[in-house]
Amino acid sequence: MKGAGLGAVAGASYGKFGLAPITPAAADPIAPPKLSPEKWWPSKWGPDDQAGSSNHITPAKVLETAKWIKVGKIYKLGHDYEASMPLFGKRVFTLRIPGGPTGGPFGENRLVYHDEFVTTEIGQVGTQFDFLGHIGIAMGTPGDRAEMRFYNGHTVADFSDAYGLKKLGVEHCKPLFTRGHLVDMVPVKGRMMEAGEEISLADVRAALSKQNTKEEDIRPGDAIFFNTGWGTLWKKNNDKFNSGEPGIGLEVANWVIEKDLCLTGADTWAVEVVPNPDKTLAFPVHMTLQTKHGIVNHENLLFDDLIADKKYQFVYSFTPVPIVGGTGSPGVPIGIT
Ligand code: UVW
Repeated sequence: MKGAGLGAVAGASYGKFGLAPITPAAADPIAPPKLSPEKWWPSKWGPDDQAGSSNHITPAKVLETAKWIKVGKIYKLGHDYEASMPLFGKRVFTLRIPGGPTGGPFGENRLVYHDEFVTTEIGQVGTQFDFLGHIGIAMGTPGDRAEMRFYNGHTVADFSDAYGLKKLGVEHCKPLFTRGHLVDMVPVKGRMMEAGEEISLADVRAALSKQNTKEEDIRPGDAIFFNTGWGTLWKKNNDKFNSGEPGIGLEVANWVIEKDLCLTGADTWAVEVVPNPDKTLAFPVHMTLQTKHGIVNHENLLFDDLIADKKYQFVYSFTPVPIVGGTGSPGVPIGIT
């Protein structure tokens, strides 16, 4: 891509980091996309798979995970949903209660009721779970939908539909119940991390050692979470929260792949460092983990209560709302100790 086209385009701006879409004119139609010289499909879960890393959650994994519940305490790991939460780009969250009351009275007992009407990008606002129809890579000439490829090589031409994705919808995700490991970067840095600051593998190892977590305790199919302190900006300084973020880069993403983990998560809106230190790349961790390896991602999480109790290892449980053809899911995951 010529100059990678980041921020080189008229139209919507997606924050101070300038991640605007590249125009056909700004793209090099010959060069393959950076980081994607070779095809990444079929996936290790089979050519027809649509569940990605949620396939890790087998009966054996559930039984092994359940052994880690010792105290019986449940932690909410997500935020409330409301119009004042920070939103990426031009996403919206609007709730209305029509009527006042919406309906009734009914019957001689005169029952009345309220319903809510919500307009939002439901899988991509607030605490959000990214599934496999969310992120793809434009492999071909500009605008070629037959070469915009997602997990398992599925193409936009093949499964994108205005009324819901025909493949890779979030309804294909298996319920998640696995061991979670929290990497708290704040004590390591002695401060909140800043936008554009990458969590290195050495940082991860420093945090694990500070927390007395053994790296070999992190097993295939487990989930890994990163607390950067950036989440403290939530609803306090939404502009700064949205302007970029600290997070993992390709070094830690490759470690996640090597360790064969099920899920990444963080107190930030993308989990990965934005802007990437390589200014020619946009969300390379999303495309490496989700698109190429089918590893799912949980954003805008809240770890305060776990950290207050010094609980860095817990059971993570989440079942996405099975919105047929949806790209992701709202909902609050829980940690259990
Ligand atoms: C994008 O949708 C680009 O990012 P996220 O998954 O972080 O919302």
